[in-house]
Amino acid sequence: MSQAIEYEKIGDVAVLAANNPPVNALGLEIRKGIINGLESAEVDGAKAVLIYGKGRTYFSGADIREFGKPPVRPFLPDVCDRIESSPLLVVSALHGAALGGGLEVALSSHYRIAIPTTRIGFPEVNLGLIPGAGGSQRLPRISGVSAALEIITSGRHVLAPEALELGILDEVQDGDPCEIGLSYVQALLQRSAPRRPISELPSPAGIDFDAACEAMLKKGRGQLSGAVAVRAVQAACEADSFAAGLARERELFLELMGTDQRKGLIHAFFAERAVAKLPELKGVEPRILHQVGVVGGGTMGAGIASAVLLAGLPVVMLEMSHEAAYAAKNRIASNLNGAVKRGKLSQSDFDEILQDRLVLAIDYGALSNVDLVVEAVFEDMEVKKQVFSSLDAVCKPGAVLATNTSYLDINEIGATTSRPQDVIGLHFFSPAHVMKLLEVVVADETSLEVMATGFALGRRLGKVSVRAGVCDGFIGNRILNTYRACADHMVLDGATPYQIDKALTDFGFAMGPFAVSDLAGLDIGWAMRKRKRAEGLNPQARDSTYADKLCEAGHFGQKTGRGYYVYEPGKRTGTPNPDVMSLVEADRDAQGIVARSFSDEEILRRYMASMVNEAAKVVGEGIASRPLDVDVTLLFGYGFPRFFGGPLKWADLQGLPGILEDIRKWSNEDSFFWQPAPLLEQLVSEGKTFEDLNAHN
Ligand code: 3H9
Repeated sequence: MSQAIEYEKIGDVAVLAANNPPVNALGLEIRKGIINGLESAEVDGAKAVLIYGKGRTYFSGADIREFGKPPVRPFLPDVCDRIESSPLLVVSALHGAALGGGLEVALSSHYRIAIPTTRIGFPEVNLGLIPGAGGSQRLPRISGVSAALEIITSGRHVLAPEALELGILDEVQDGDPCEIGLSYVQALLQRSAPRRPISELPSPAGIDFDAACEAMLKKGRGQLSGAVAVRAVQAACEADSFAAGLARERELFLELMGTDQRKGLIHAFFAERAVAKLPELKGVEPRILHQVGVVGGGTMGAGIASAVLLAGLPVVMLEMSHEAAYAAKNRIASNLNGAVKRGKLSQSDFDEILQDRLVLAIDYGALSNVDLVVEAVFEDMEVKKQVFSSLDAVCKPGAVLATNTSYLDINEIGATTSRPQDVIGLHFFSPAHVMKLLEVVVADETSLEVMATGFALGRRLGKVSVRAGVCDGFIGNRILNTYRACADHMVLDGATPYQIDKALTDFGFAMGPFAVSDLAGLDIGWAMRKRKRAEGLNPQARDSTYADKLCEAGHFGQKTGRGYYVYEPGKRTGTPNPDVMSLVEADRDAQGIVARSFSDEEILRRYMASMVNEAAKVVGEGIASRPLDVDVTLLFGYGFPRFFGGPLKWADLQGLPGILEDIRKWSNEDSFFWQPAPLLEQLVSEGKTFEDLNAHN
């Protein structure tokens, strides 16, 4: 008997307890163990079988690490059929997360009981797949097609009480899963409850599946799995038999298993978890945080304070005047109010936070007791230096001094203090209480303990934290500046911002780069261009002025109603601003550029190659620890389509030699911008991929 499934006969009941920590994934040993357990139960004279999970959860799904490798028998669909067709009464007792293949095992059981906190669901679409062991056939038979479609195509977790209402569970009861399971089995045996195979239920009534499929394709912005899931559910309604429906599901599942989207999404799954696992932090204890300070209560500072307050930590908010402090409080209240509306915060917690947990201050002395302080003032080195020398003067020894700078040199900031080992960058993304990404920027002198504290804070705030080194723009903004410059170059050479935005939304981005600039505020890029010009541009670097002209006329994008696009009041999508192209043409004329046409394909190739090339430099220079750190940064902070797995996973899937060849070709026209990254050249010459540098699988 396999140890992954522990077998014990208790009275008339054969108990199959899964023991495959941490999440009882349905790997080979578990699958074999279930089959063996059923066989033992059937020869042992048991009247019923109880299946449950030891540790923190029931089965959380198929073992994702097996995907992409040759499958080994018994396959999960066969295990599910074996469970359902057992002559014994089979009951599953659920706790933790019964997801994907886990829910499929539960649906193959004849009865299901769960503790109230159990989450069930089919997250396969988020991995580029569909349920592949009967889930798309069994669920619609018990919950109806609409509920099944919603659950399968959203991938959302459904809490036990809702699953009970939908008929997916038979009982919800508090307690130990083995104990509640056993007493439920006894009760079923006592009332001679019959076996209840879902496969024997009639096919459910269908809906307009073509329309549902169309809607999923639109929603997926190029991601296929949701639309394919619709077709699988359609088979539950329309196939001649349950077996034929299962066969159709299997066929669709295997088709998706071979796609790059599946590879990209599973890369994203593991990269998201690997990103905080840094060898240098092994065994390093973070400092304990009881209270956090925030300096500056503008949009960013208020967002950071909101995130910290929502995570249950008190905040001291420092501003320059009472007026500014109250304005910051209003911003925080409005952020928290949003959380109340979204059901993330109760009204009483909202009241308590604003009354007791948020302290407003206009004197640095108020920060003398905080354990960590995040500076979020104006992006100007001199201003930041002043803030840090004040913090150095008042903060207690051991306090972590963090800057939220997006670009500035944190070594220089740290050097203004007597404790550079305590200085770190915590780069939040706006709105900071919503966006998941946190760049933990480690300066030369930052201690490991302080770095661990940055990661611990990120975890507490529910962020995905990525380690970054110091350079202009760290990981994300540095790469952004490069691909944004590439887009500007293409506009100068003949493309329009609208064509570029369309090519990129067709690729899968929610917004194109020009629409994003309008959203962020054109003044941000303007300030940076001015700073870079003041520092002295490399004479070989291309520059453009058309965006400056928009700013000079007071058009900063969405917030002023006009930028690359024109926005009706209250609307977040706009129509092309008719003035833009004449500004572009004037810029072209001034630079003697004759416009040429660009195909959407060329736009995409150039844009993506510039992104990959800069990302390779960022990894090669050690600014990002691994390629996966870049992928996670772009996925969580820059709207990179998750189904490509991130720019470097995308590059691997495209093939690095082709990308390098393009870059070399384009370097003939602009040898300054298109300088191949040494790491990219090295990987190509060694026949390797970025994945070879990731140590997470
Ligand atoms: C499927 O079932 C297909 C079938 O329909 C058909 C098949 C034929 N496999 O997230 P955590 C690892 S598709 C392998 O930090 P939490 C994870 O990488 C599957 N490994 O914990 C991590 O490893 P490490 C459908 C897995 O408590 C460790 O477990 N199911 C799997 O925050 C802890 O994970 C899903 O998509 C897995 N299935 O969250 C569920 N799951 O420590 C995916 C986790 O080395 N899993 N690991 O970094 C989850 O959503 C969360 O892990 C869960 C726990 C909610 C369960």
